[in-house]
Amino acid sequence: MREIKRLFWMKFGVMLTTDQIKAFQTKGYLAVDNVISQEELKELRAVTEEFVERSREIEESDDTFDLEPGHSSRSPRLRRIIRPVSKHRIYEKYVHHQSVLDIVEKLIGPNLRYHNNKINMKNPGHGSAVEWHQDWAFYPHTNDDLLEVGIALDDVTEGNGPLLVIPGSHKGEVWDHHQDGLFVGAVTDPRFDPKGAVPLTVKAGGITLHHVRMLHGSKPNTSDKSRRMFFIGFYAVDAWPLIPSGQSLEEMDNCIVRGQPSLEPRLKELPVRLSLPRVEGGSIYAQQEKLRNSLLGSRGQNVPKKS
Ligand SMILES: O=C(O)CCC(=O)C(=O)O
Repeated sequence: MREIKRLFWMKFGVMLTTDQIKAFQTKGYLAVDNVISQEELKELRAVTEEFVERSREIEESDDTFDLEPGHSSRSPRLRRIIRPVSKHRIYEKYVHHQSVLDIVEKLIGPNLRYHNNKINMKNPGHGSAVEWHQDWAFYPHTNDDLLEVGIALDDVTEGNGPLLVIPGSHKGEVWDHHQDGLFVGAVTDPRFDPKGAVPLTVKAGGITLHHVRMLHGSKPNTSDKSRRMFFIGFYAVDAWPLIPSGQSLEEMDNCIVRGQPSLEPRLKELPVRLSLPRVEGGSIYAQQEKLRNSLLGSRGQNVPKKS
């Protein structure tokens, strides 16, 4: 039955059911199996392995490679490929992937732009943690029809550092991500309690989706299986950034992957807290290293294997 379903999806594309759409609206996240084909998966894995090979040549993180502590040419520890869409045509294909866009359209509407994108790799036995945060705390917009798609290059299980999400938290407050007056990219509010967190698991070739206001994070990968995910942020075209993204209008319009451009921001009354002032440079991992109160293990402390 599973195989028949998979072949059907491959031929006709993936349609979300009304229950899935409702689940996303209520809980703020979703996992969908069999979105990309086995051939596509093979191609994505191969190009990602090429980048890992290339990372052997560098000793410090740059604007393509974010390296984990302990990285060396003999034993590469690449934790992130930064903005892969503009670095390789194979990655670029996925911002136009029809099945992915069909799913996203059902959740945030027909006019879509992509922006943030990255491959986050949790290598077996280490694989950096990402502390609890809301993407909305980094880049608030005029409305919250924004979500992040995660294409799974590996099976994402409870054991290999899945995304942890708190169901329904996308309807709550925007939590403070500041410490000593600086934005540190993780929740710092002492009232925060990740009670009710669940792992967002999915099979390789499937995708996860989480709403921009969803509280999420992940532990280090203490298993012997890798967990690589290709994250792409898709936004409604009429959601305009409240903190300038540094893109020109032409660059923003070039990121429209479905529907029409718009010069009319749609405004929604929402909790907003600006991610300013920021520490200059550095990825989310580097920002979060400054955090005094790490809950998920970004500072290398022992964390339980199970969520
Ligand atoms: O890779 C992960 O587990 C966390 C992804 C994430 O939330 C991020 O990179 O902002």
